[in-house]
Amino acid sequence: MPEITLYDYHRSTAAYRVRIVLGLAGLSYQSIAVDLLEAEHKSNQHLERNPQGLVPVIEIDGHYLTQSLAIIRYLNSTYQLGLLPDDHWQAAQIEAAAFAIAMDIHPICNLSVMRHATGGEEPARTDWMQHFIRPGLEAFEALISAPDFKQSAGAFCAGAQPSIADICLIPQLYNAKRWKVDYADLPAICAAEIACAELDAFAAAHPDKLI
Ligand SMILES: N[C@@H](CCC(=O)N[C@@H](CS)C(=O)NCC(=O)O)C(=O)O
Repeated sequence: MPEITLYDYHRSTAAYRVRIVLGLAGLSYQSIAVDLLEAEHKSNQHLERNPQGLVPVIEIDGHYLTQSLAIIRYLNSTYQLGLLPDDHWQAAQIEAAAFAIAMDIHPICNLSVMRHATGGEEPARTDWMQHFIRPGLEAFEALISAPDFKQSAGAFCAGAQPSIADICLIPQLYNAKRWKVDYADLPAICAAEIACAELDAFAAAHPDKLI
């Protein structure tokens, strides 16, 4: 078993994705909190791990790797987790849905971006978050509801088993709840949320489990 440390923050949705995948891989790891509110991610110590000054960072046998999706891809191929189908077209479709969250919703709603754009005070910050999260989730719902999206019958985004789309979705839903974005009318998303909640790896990765 490799020795793994996750430089983590409970509310970081990018770190939450990695916690889910570590759980799906059955890997034990040490979680070290990098407190974003205390700006620990901008400390020299953390910048040595990640020059971007972001979490998550994973340390595997003494080597650092940044970027949640790169970490997830690495774990998926190393431990054959089946988070993407072998068919290249189907895999690309699932990645497109995952990227709609990870590359479009998530960066705009990052703490530093939101603070820079709004000043970080209410009501501007909640308005900012709601403005981007709800349309982003509607687009995700449409993507995963397309007739050829599901690979098999089942409630996860792509069917019978969790994929990288679910791994990006569930932390984004946590974030949606935090900013009081209602998504109860989006049935495919709600079905995937229920299916994921039944898996220990998703439950154990929830931010409330870290505090
Ligand atoms: N693309 C990166 C994004 C990482 C990222 O933005 N992390 C956030 C927490 S979810 C962060 O460290 N934010 C600190 C800040 O905005 O100052 C990834 O997927 O790992």
